[in-house]
Amino acid sequence: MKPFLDGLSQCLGPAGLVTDPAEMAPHLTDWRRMFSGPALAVLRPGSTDQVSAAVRLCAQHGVAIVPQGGNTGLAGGATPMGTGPQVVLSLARMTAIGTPDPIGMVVEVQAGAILQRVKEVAAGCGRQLPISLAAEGSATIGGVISTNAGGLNVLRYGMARDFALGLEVVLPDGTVANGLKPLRKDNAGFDWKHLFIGSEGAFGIVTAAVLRLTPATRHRSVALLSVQDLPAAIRLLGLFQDRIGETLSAFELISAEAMRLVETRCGLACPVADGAWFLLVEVASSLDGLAGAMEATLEAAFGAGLVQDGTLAASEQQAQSLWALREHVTEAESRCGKSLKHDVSLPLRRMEAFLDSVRARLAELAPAARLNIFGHLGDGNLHVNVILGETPPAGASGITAMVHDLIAEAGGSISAEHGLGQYRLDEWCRLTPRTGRDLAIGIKRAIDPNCLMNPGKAIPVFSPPK
Ligand code: 2HG
Ligand code: ZN
Repeated sequence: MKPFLDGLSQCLGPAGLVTDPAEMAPHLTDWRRMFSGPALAVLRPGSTDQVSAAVRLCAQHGVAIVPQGGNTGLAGGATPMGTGPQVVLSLARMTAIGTPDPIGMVVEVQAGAILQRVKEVAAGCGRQLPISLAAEGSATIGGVISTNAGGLNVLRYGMARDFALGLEVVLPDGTVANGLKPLRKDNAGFDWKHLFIGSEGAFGIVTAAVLRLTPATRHRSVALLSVQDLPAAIRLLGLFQDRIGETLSAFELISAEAMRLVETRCGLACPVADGAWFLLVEVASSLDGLAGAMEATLEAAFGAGLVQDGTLAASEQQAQSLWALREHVTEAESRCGKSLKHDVSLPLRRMEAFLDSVRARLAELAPAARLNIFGHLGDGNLHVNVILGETPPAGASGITAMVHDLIAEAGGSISAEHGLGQYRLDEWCRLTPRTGRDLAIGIKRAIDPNCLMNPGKAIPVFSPPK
């Protein structure tokens, strides 16, 4: 491997090649310490040309590449797996953010730019990038696009795919495909960028993107409500859609159990009396006058008996503390030891029956395990996480298949927004009809015949055909 590493050192320079084990270590494990694997080196290219040169060298030496952004994923998509010689390619040095075009409402950024930073730059010219994740302080644009990340505002604005107008990617042989067009309309044939969005680096490395921005919503109104049951929560969603329509920006669900965890593990106080569920509702607009519409809607909700208790933020500071309750659920969960993450979506009308079945089956299978349910009710995405604690209880090994079987019966998806990574790939293979699997594998083999791009993530291909 010496000629390979020498070649990398030549094309990346001293800042671009890390072989010291201590420096490599954070790149070889995910933040939850669920996945880890070995790598020959961590590459830190500083430009697209350097990415291209490094990929070319890897192709020559048959070394696979694991692209990595902020390493904030929950499915092990950016962690090496030990399936053969691999390097991690971190985009952390490619952080340039262009000057936004406020009227065209676009901005061009490099893949390593931190989501929060891009949002700040957009805000600086009166526009916004409404992709909101708890991890936005570390998540990178490349990672967000490669996983087609969702987040808190999907019901209004859509997923990362809806913001990527153009991409630049480095293909498995090192060729640079430049599609950095700031166009909202482009039907000139096959739109190849979609191959790279949500495919977790299986076809190439996203190095830059042109992102669509939206007008800034300077006025927001945020409420935390408690409801007695899920049907009430769903009827409330309908009421907001009827009365506040397109300004509804978030409709987040937090179970009473999840709220308790946030209070006990993170020391935050919930100002609303318990129901079975809490809802964090945000409406936002570039026009003022929302507060009145929000108050009228809440009055109608209380009048219809849909809401048990609630509070409407009277200031931006209060809005932030209500949001903090929702944003701390993952951290509170992580303080309880190990947990199984289930990132599912399903039609709203099937949700109650699905959750009833999960509760009943879990009580039979692993009575000592605890459910931690929360998520993005407005777009049908639930995080049905199961806390195992420090030592997994009896029956834990059957939990994920049980949850996913029920999701399949309900016509849902086993990965709404986090991706398959290495975590859910087996389950995807188990539950996906053959035609869908063969299509994905066929495209992978055509674009990456030597299987060097993030093998074993998102698509069940680990090596070239024998
Ligand atoms: C969220 O909605 C994230 O907060 C994380 O998608 C979900 O911790 C999780 O399972
Ligand atoms: Zn989520």
